[in-house]
Amino acid sequence: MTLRDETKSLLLRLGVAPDRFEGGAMASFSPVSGAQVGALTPDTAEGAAAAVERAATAFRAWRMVPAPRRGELVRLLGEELRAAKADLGRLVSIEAGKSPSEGLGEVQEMIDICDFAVGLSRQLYGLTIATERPGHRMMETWHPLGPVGVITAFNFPVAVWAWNAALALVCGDPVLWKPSEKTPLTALASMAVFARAAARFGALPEGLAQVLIGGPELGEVLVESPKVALISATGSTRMGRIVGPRVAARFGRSILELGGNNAGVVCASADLDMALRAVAFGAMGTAGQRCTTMRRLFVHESVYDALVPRLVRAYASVSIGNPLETNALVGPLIDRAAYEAMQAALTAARAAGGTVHGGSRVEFGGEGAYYVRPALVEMPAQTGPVLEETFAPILYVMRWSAFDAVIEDHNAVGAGLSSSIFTLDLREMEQFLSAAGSDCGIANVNIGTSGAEIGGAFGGEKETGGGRESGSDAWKGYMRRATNTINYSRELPLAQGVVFDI
Ligand code: UN1
Repeated sequence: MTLRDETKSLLLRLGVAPDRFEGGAMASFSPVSGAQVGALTPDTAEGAAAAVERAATAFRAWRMVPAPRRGELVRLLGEELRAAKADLGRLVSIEAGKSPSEGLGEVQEMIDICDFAVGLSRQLYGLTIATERPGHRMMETWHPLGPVGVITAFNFPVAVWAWNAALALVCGDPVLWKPSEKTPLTALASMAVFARAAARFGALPEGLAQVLIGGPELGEVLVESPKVALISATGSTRMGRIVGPRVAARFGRSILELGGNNAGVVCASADLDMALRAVAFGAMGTAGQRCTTMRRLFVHESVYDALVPRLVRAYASVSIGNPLETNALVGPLIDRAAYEAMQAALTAARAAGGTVHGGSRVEFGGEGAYYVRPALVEMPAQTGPVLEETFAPILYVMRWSAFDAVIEDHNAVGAGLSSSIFTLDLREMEQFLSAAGSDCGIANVNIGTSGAEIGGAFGGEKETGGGRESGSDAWKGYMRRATNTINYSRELPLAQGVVFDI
């Protein structure tokens, strides 16, 4: 069976109507072989504007549905995702080039956030606050915010939608999803799964969850529309620099999850076997195409020669190949542009004095497929391409000797998403996690930078955009807070002791 035939039968099984992915002008490809696997009909900007109107109408009804009842919809979505896990995971592997275990893991992440959101639907708590006035009560109430525009990237084509959609729906907000043009099929499939949950739920407002297939002009409609209360955007810092100010200019809210230039710090006391495995997954897993991928590694001079040659060997021997058919740990890059960006970064690294291990193209999968051997680059200093995120498997390795200086270097990049330290020394660990330590939104000890669980808030600082999605209290970003003060006395005392007797 060809990849296109397999894709078709998966889409049909997942419940997507054939006219959504056949016969249209928008081609979609699988990075596994470069083959075309879909021909979609893109939405138009007018269509997107109409979708916003539907979402605004849906909001008026959905916001009045009790939150635990809204949670029931998300519970059903979690059930439908469990039933669809094998097929949707496989489709993620076809469309994003992930290994079977990572494709399934992504769907598991969707299921997990649904479970989280169901519990949350009974826990959208506000505080009761002591008031300074007698006979008064003060409290805060969390209300639904409005339609949420979700812009996602190719590398987590379905999980990031689920993080946002599961929370938004229990919080009372309709969702408008603009997936990456590189992964429209998994988006259609996710919506088909949602449609089954919606049908089981019963009467739902039309336009509660919608998808917009096409180019950046559709995202622009969401970004510019005052009716879209929140834009949650995942992608490059370049994209965030465009989206953030435009949403802010209309006083809309945004949750930005942008680039990462994540680092690991290996200390003298580190468990090197553990560090080796953690770095290998963090840096080479998903072919270096996670925003949490480890891109920089600082190794203490006393263990450099014990660790780095082992890492170089792991890079030379890691299995690369078809993520669908073999046990390959490293699958393809998403496309030719990703390959070219990787080669450009390696050229710049060589020019800056780097010693490059690996990094060349592996002939596999055909002309239109871009498989590479991951690159480990020993750098004399943190300069040139080390300061930038290149969305490919390149790990820049540097030596360190003084702890304070390595923390400075660790933080001396634009992005601030994820970080990790490998140490058995309590002082180093606590310093890394302290206010004077890692400046990232995620700071780990003795695990890599990637593979966060949904229970924590996900996101980062500085050029990563500052947004938080997924667990903890990230839900507050999807609601508006009202402070309510109630006077049940027969007087009208004013706050701050102000007197105004008329
Ligand atoms: C992303 O790459 O945009 O922590 C998200 C991780 C995954 C999510 C990555 N749970 O690596």
